[in-house]
Amino acid sequence: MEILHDLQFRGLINQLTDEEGLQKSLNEEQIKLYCGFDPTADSLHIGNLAAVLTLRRFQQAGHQPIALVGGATGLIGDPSGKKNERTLNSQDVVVGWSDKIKEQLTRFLDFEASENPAEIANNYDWIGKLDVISFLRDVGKNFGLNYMLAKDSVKTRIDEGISYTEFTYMILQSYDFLKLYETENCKLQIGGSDQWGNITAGLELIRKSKENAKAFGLTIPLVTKSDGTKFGKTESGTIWLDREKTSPYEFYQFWINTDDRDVIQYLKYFTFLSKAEILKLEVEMQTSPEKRAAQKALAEELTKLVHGEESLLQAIKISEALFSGSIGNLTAEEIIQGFKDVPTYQFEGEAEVSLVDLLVTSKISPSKRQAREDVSNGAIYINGERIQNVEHLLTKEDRIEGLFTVIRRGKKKYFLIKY
Ligand code: 629
Repeated sequence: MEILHDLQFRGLINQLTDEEGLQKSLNEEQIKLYCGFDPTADSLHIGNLAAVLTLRRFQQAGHQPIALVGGATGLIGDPSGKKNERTLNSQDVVVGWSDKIKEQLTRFLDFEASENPAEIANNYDWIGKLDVISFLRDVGKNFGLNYMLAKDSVKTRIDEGISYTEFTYMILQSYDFLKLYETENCKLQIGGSDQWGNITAGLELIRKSKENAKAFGLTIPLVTKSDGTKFGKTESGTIWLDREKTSPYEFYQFWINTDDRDVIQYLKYFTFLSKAEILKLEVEMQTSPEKRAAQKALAEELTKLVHGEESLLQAIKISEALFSGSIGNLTAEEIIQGFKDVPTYQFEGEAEVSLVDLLVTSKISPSKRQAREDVSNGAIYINGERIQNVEHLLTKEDRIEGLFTVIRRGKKKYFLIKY
């Protein structure tokens, strides 16, 4: 499918500056487009994913994406969509984060494509060289105060307060667009809907600096949830793309838990499944919602895309083990992923301990009498196996890779004993 039509079908277009003009350019030539990512943390998160994947969609359609890391703008702070002024991070920290973000971005784009290889840019390369006099004379002169004050990013912060530093942010992002337009013939900037003001400011600067310039802006909608809560967060926090921060299992679980009302839209936003495949899943969702086929497809596609096939299989294995209770085949690493939010007891003691005593000291059962009752009632499982003998001794044999014992009480309550 033609790229703009595909984006339209997926609901990925929020605003577009000149649809006819852009369509014409896309038809006539291979264009370059870019999207910027500021290093405001040591990892991208799923709030960045729709934008990254839109770059990938353009590349698959034959165009050339530039992923820009904001090594310079990350030192300033974009006020767009932010209620408060942010505290500055040190240069060293931002440099470290830039490297990590850059590595993550490279996973989603093809740098080896012969016709349209992706590129990585860092705006520190040009903004870092800009001296203050040139900046004010050559760039700043193009921005009227009224124009800047009328931008949402500034307007919404007048009462709360905004520093001259963050106020200037839109000029830096505009300068990036101009630079990439001049040096790379980059004609399109994309971003989330919060970036509309910065993108159009850049178009304004290009228009003023270049005669007959033709450049475009496109924004993608903010991803929302039907229950009104913020997309991309759970009780345990942000869903990151870094597996050390959000394990592939947690990542998989996040998508599996998508509400029926949202799942079809997310398949459109985040997967590369075809229109026909998505429509088929939509019918399945309506006729047999209990099968959660759409959620499974969403979780599988994204876990595979972000973490790879092997991690996907592992995430499915952990999910199934936890669901059925037969966790005996899990490795220690899989237990770490699957039981991150489970109450943990640090064991200090002899190699052998009576199960009933351990249930009491680890507070799994409230008293010795209750512990005995739990065991004889068949409510206690060690590493997935039911133990009904009240005299049972736990030995080194019960430690998975010498590191953990998983105890389950009742149907779903898990506890971890750590050695
Ligand atoms: C220099 C920096 C540029 C162009 C863009 C930028 C970054 C931009 C920004 N983007 C957000 C970010 O970095 O702050 N000023 O976290 C983020 N973006 C992806 C989507 C976004 C947006 O990376 O555009 O909307 C996420 O939803 O918030 O020359």
